[in-house]
Amino acid sequence: MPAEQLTPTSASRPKTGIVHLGLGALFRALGCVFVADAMTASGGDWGIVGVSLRSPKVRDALRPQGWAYTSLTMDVPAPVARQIEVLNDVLVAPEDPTAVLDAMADPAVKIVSLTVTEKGYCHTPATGLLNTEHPDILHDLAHALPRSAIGYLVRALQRRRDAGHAPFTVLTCDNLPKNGKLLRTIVLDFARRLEPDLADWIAEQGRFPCSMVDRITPATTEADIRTVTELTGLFDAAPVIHEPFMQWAIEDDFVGGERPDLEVVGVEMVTNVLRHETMKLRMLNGTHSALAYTGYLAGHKTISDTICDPVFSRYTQDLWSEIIPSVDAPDGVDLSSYADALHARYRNPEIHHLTRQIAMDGSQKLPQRLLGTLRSNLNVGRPTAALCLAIAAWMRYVCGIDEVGQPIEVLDPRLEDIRALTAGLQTPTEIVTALLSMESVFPSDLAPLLRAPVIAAAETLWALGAREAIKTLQDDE
Ligand code: CS2
Repeated sequence: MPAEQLTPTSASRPKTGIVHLGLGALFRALGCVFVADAMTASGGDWGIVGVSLRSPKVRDALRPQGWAYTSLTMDVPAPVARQIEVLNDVLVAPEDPTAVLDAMADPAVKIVSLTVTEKGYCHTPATGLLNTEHPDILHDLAHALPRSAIGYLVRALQRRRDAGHAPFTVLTCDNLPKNGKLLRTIVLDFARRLEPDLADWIAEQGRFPCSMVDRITPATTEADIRTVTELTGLFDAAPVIHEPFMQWAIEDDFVGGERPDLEVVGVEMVTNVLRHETMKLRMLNGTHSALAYTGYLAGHKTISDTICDPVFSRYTQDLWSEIIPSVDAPDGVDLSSYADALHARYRNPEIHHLTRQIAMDGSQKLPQRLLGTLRSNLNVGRPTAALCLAIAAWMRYVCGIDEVGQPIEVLDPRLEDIRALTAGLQTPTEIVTALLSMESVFPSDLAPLLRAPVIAAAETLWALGAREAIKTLQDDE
């Protein structure tokens, strides 16, 4: 007998106070959970309207179940399922851009939050500036109904200004350095090209707090959907599966101070989130990307498989030894304990976080995850061999053939450029030299400093394969 479908347990919902752009699994596993908890603790109308910027998949899955879904924490000794009922609607932007702008322009909406992934910012990762040649940006500057998150933000803010309403707070939750400041710069640049007065209004009245979010949330699979049905007895077409750990640190800078009572549920409301952010981007996301490329090349499917291989476990420790001296710890945080906790999180065998999922979009991820650390270390002569091997592994990965000669399905917005730069090249030296010339990824002053150490790493990697190449680093210790 098929399981009964999950439905909301309560007939009423809070009014919408938040519109979230880019409704993926991470925000449903973290932001929605914290906001739901904050309302349980302190009340308030902070219902969320989610916006999918591309596919109708999540909307189609959630609509028949009244926007409710299961959050499944892969805890020990047993997983814990919980029903989350904070979403009021999910809009699919390409189907109805006006509905999205209407939702964002509603004065009852105080916050527009975003998880649109790195490439959703339409910026140049090496500089943090708006990419004015991006096709979606060119489109959005010329048309009133946007395609990009940036276009939506600016057009919706324009409508609020024209209607005499206050702006919403723009709360980015993506893994980008100084994410709020970066987004503010991009939004103001776009707005200035559209209407300079609008840019001035946003600059003066808008708020773009930086935030750091952390919860490991792999993409949901069919097997996960079956697990949830077995556990709860209810069919949920779009559950989210995640680790127990969750952390959200936000700069407490909201328009009119209006926000859910997040601190009562453990969100860290701080004046400056930079140290949290750098720690997480370099120590977590940096090692994640390094393990994704090297682990994939060595034939490991998930992060937990990779880290359970002793060679890779030690490699991760070596990476942290190179990364930690470049990180200024947030108050009260001990970085080696933070690394130990990450190691334990990566080992969670119930979290099937695919190396190829994390390997996606490397051209957008490397600068903040690995290159900042490399720059800090090269500046003062600290070791970089483990980090350089990660860069070399990205280069081998994007060349598209794995260590046993099988094709790799490389997903990256700069894939065409990568293919054009590397076509016909054979040797690691040629490939490294070609890829280091991508100025949108490798700043022109850093690339020459990386050349020799990355070529050395690439030569070993191409000759021996990832696992053996890592072992040579360890033999040198
Ligand atoms: C991962 C992140 O997919 C990736 O690139 O590194 O999504 C990571 O799992 C989260 O940032 C953890 O908070």
